[in-house]
Amino acid sequence: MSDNEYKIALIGPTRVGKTSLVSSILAEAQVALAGTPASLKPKGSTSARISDNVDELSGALAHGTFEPEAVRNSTSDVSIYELSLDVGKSKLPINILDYPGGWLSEQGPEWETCADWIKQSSVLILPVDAVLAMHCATAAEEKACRMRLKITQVTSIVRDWAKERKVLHLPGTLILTPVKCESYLVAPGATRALAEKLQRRLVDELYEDMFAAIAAEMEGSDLVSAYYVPVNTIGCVDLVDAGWEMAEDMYLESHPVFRVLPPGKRNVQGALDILVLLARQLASAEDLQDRSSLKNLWRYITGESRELRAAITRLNDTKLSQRAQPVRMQEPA
Ligand SMILES: Nc1nc2c(ncn2[C@@H]2O[C@H](COP(=O)(O)OP(=O)(O)OP(=O)(O)O)[C@@H](O)[C@H]2O)c(=O)[nH]1
Ligand SMILES: [Mg+2]
Repeated sequence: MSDNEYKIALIGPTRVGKTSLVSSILAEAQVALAGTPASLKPKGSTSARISDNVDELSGALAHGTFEPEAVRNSTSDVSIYELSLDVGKSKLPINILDYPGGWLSEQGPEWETCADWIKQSSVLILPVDAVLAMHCATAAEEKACRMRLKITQVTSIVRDWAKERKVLHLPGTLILTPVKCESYLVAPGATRALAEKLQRRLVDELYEDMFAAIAAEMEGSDLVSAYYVPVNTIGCVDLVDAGWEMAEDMYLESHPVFRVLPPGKRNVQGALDILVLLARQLASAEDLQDRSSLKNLWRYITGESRELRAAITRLNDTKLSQRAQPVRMQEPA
């Protein structure tokens, strides 16, 4: 592994909103870094993927109603989102594994590469479809929700990651990120009670065992921390219907329909919190005594340029929004 790259893994089922999340991080970074010499940019093929995502979205928003394709279980290939924090000629590559959602059902041939990447990632981001989580009125919907979110499989990946962190004494941050959550956070009917319900549903119910697994692996060590960070990657839509339908695999699948809230202007919120947590994890390496890859990366940054370090420090010092909350992890009783 090259020490001069910041490795991160994004783990979630197909169509949950991974590309939109990366595109949101870029959009909010632009705002946060405006007026400074630093900028966060997509590199290589990531640039085209992000532009396509933005164009697809603006086309949909111009239309009045908006219907994202269902979260489904298809297979796909491993790919990496390549971002770079640039200050003049100095660069910090930030590379994010786009975990093939289909592999949550069946691991593909490149699994070893993917597993290695996850092991080396000091940050795991888990995007979760909030509509799936919040609209389960029947037993069949509840079953479909847990199955489509692949909670057991995700928990197993996270447990392995935490175990490795503990054994090798490496720090880590896990970020649980509901997306498609405009109706609970910002749309006209959104209330504080709904926002809290979403948080409880994810942290205390659906992913309770995953947080307990981390606590059990970490045995009281605070090397790994977890955060709940909701993100509105669109912001100007409101859910009309969760659209549960029977799918080919004979389980329900959600095909949500959103209405576009005038004036239909994208309003990303929450993605900056992710960027701030990335910066905090990186800057925390300053205090590490070891030769971990994160520490080496921090050495590279400090040796490379004062401005690069200042850009990270600036993000590190940015306050998290009120929506972002640390998760207290407790071992099962
Ligand atoms: N309402 C709403 N829709 C979203 C949000 N995030 C993503 N979507 C929509 O969900 C669909 C899937 O988003 P993508 O970002 O392409 O998802 P992905 O996980 O990258 O999908 P694949 O690459 O196909 O696996 C798109 O139509 C997005 O516009 C969100 O926060 N709110
Ligand atoms: Mg994608």
